[in-house]
Amino acid sequence: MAKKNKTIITCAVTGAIHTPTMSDALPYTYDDIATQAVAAAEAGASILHLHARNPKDGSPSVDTEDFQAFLPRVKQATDAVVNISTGGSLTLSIQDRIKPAKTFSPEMCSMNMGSMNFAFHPLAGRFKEWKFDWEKDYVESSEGNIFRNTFRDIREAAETLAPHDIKFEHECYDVGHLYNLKFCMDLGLFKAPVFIQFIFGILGGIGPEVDNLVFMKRTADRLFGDDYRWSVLGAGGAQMPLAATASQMGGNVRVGLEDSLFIQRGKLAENNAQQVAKIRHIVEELGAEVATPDEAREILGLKG
Ligand code: KMH
Ligand code: ZN
Repeated sequence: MAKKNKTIITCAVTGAIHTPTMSDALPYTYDDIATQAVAAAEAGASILHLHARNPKDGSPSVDTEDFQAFLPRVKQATDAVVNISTGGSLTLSIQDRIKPAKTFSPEMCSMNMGSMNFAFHPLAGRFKEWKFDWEKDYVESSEGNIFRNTFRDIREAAETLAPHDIKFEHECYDVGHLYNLKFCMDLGLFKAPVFIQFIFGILGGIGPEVDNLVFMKRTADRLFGDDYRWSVLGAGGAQMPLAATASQMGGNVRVGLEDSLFIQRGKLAENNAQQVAKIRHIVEELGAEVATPDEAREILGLKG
């Protein structure tokens, strides 16, 4: 029986927002995505949050062939839980975004809980020389601005995926998204216990301060009581500090090049596994234990 207080490490391997021009380490070919995902699992990630990319130029893809080209290798080489993104890219419809999860019926997939402006912070780290482009209303590091997840979109995703018994990673980028989730649960769209990813430091969402983490947690406690598990994702420079804090508060953690290209201030990560190894070391040094994939399955009640 897995101890409920073990820390689950999720690794978000490539995402859709960072571009290969930003870091040579960002995987976008089938081979690199598979290799880095497997190495991240070997380093201690029990959940792999996966997006696909066009292998020619690294642009985000929701084509099932692009997932099919690396998923079997990941599944064959690891027993990590596969979590497929339904975030896709900022410009795609919800119907397109949920197609990969519908096709592959993974143990987990993401579920974004509100509409928002969405960009990585232009003033952060080595990208601070980039300018916010008011004409195009987007930041150079992002491919669009509005990330659309209306209540109707959320209902469509929830209802389409319901027959697949997929556990959702509910992406909550601000406190209001917790209330959106509660509203959807009250409507019967999502069953308790839910797994919530508290997200900090996306420009358009809540900032990456510890006060905000405490506020999110306290709000979730009030709304969901014992009916939820939680994890923390800090974007950019907030990744490791917030993950360390979350694990000390009894939460789970998410790292990976989708969320930050760095391993420490001013230094790009060599790969995803390096970030996983770092947070694993921090978690263990601070006295917590890291969950295996099977323990993560038990803690989150996955279909297996
Ligand atoms: N890119 C992250 C901030 C998704 O894939 O559905 C949130 C995310 C969204 O992982
Ligand atoms: Zn994602």
